[in-house]
Amino acid sequence: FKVARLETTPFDGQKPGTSGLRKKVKVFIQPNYLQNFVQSTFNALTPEKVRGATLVVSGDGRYFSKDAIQIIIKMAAANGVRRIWVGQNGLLSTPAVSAVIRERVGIDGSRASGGFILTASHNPGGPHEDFGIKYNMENGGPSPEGITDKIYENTKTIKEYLIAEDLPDVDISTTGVTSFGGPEGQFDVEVFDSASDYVKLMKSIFDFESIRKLLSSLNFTFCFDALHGVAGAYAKRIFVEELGAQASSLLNCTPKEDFGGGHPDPNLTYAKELVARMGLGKSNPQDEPPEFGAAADGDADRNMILGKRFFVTPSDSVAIIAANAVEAIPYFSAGLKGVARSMPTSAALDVVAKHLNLKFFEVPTGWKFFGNLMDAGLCSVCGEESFGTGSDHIREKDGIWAVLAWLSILAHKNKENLHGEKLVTVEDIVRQHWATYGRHYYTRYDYENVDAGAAKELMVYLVKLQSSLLEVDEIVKGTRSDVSKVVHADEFEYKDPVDGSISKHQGIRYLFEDGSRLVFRLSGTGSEGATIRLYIEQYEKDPSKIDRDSQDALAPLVEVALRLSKMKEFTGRTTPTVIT
Ligand code: VG1
Ligand code: CO
Repeated sequence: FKVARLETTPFDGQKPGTSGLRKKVKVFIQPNYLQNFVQSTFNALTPEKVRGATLVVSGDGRYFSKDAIQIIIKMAAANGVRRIWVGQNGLLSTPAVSAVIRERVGIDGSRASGGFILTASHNPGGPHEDFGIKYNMENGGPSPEGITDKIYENTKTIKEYLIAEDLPDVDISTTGVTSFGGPEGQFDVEVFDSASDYVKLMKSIFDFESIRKLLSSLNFTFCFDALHGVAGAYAKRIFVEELGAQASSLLNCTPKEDFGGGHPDPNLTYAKELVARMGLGKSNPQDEPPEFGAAADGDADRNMILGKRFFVTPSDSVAIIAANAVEAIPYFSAGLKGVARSMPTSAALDVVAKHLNLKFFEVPTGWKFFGNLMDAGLCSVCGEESFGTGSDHIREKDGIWAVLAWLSILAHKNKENLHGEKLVTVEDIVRQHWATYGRHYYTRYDYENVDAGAAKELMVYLVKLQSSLLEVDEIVKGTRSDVSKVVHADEFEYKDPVDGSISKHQGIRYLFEDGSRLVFRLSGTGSEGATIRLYIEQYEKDPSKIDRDSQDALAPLVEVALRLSKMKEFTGRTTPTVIT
């Protein structure tokens, strides 16, 4: 093939957000839009690193992925990349890409040094919905801010990109290697099975035999919903083929370009079918709900864990996994190196860390901040309130891993107990945890697609207000006398303990005397308008008060939050679009 240098001009707004660049498909399919971003990434990585490299390119299979893969292959060839690895049909979950970068050895013994993940995660897909792209580094984790800032700078000045225009499209539907000759020598595209490497990794972490026993025991029933996302490709292999679950326990497990028209977001609002099956919907299901239910998002890095008629908050989930990991999961049997959570995630994990005397870190929202801690051997288990849970087996959050972690805990707690006696259920495990550590009532209100200007004004107002605790407390007292005093307020700033880098403006926090917290931040993953996230949390140690409905328990704090932020005045919204 020949290398063409094509002229181009910059596009506005190609700034990677919390997790890559996410835009409407109609934005991405503009001539040169994707090309500019990809070339800007190659330039940020520097030609020395790109030349001769082996890179992964795949994603959650959403609309436009297949075209994007062909474009990236041609650009990689022209930029001197030696090999491109593609999951069959262009499918690899985000955690699988991370695993493949870290673990996979190619047919010719090669190893990858990074990769492009094509996903907009939990955002809907299809011609009128979202597409996204991000670059992951050699450690398998998202590019750090140093790189994403450089990419963005490059997108503002880009003048040309390199592409092998005459390279034919590569068949990505069958596994195998296709080789081409270019000006710098051979260029290979290797298509491989999307699940094998990931399945192998999972088998090295968990005791599959004990999970298999649990799944085949008479009184345990199971259900998994992939929401038409890429998780389906892994669920079939792992839950059915390896662990012996019934095929009928899988819902929506065939990946679709438009996720069946839905939001592939595993929460109580969008995972409707699963929620109904688990007995959490408005009407009662016909059959007795399964003992355990779970869902993953479009790219399979998020997870929701449910018990029979019972919801596990993601903040509790990571705390419970951390508390039980050493006993229940072979990978952790030597102990945890430390634990970490994102700032808006509830402090349930903090309590466990204190109890077990573990290193503990609080990082800004987004998985990229956990990677440094893990690379430095400081953190084993981490999580976010946004249905993200994971560990240092890779450098992304991992939905299927979280499900296997919960199944391992259930298997462990029911080891002696699989022959008809009463099962220790998901709900039992959570209630037991609250009884030991106290309960963090938690909820998040999202105001999606509000006017970007109004959202900014609200945040500016909160930053200003935050500097005067006296004023804040007057508003609090004037709203609810049963809410405790604000003792601290700030804009969260993070200094990475490993590389010393500083990330500012990571959300506004109000900390109350009794441990309650209110956090406000703007989403960095949306593709239109702005999304305001409001996180509300209250700690309850008294065992007689841990059984309340969380919306009831949090109602006073919610009232205070809405009043403090003048939510209605700024946004015109009286209710959030999503409550989780
Ligand atoms: C959201 C979540 C954040 C998560 C990010 C990426 O970001 O709040 O916790 O890491 O999505 O997850 P934001 O900036 O919109 O609040 V995923 O599954 O979309 O890659
Ligand atoms: Co995701």
